Amino acid sequence: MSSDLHLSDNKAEPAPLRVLGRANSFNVRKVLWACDELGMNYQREDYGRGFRACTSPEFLALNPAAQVPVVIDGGTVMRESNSIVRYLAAKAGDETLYPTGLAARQQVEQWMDWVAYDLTHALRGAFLGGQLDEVPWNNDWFVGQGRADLVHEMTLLDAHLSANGPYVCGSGFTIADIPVGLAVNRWFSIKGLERPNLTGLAAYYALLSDRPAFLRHGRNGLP
Ligand SMILES: N[C@@H](CCC(=O)N[C@@H](CS)C(=O)NCC(=O)O)C(=O)O
Repeated sequence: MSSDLHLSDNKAEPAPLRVLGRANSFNVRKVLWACDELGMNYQREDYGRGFRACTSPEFLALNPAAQVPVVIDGGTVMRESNSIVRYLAAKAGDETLYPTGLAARQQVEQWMDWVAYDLTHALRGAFLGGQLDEVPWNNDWFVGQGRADLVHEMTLLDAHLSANGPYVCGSGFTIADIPVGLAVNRWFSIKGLERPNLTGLAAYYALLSDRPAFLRHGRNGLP
């Protein structure tokens, strides 16, 4: 294993949080935004497309899925952005951002899961295929289906926010707003999509834009 990827073995002084991943990645941006909301110190290191490869043996030892982000907290190596965001909020003990009551916590997690599954599937066609022209997502059927699914899912979110907002889980910002906010930023940035006028989404986007961490990592000119 190369020296820059070794894990800390210093038990007296835990190593600072290390975030491995390029700052323009949707999933890395979730972690960076969460760290800033929680006031957590981190060092970011560039890995992923255009930077150090995720397919090196050293990186694969940290994440066999060959993806960013990877976060290292002392001797703990973590992958999966949503799960990392939950870990960070729990570690910070922030019960406003990540409630400990089971029912309230489930509401937060259901929206994070919705982004990770339903929205991500839609975005493969609508964004990776339709905008970035990436193989294998760039065939016409898949792009069309992704765009239709994206409009469907975002219409659902719009109705939810209009009825139950202003944040995804009601009156206060939670970590559910991190993946959802990034998806909404992408919705308003994506090209080639006929966007219906969803006023609940527009109000939510404006509300999130009051947050410096969102402007730094979400609404920062990247889709
Ligand atoms: N389910 C994973 C997905 C991670 C993922 O898709 N990462 C992308 C960037 S957003 C990646 O690593 N792409 C390859 C690369 O950058 O080399 C997560 O949420 O962390």
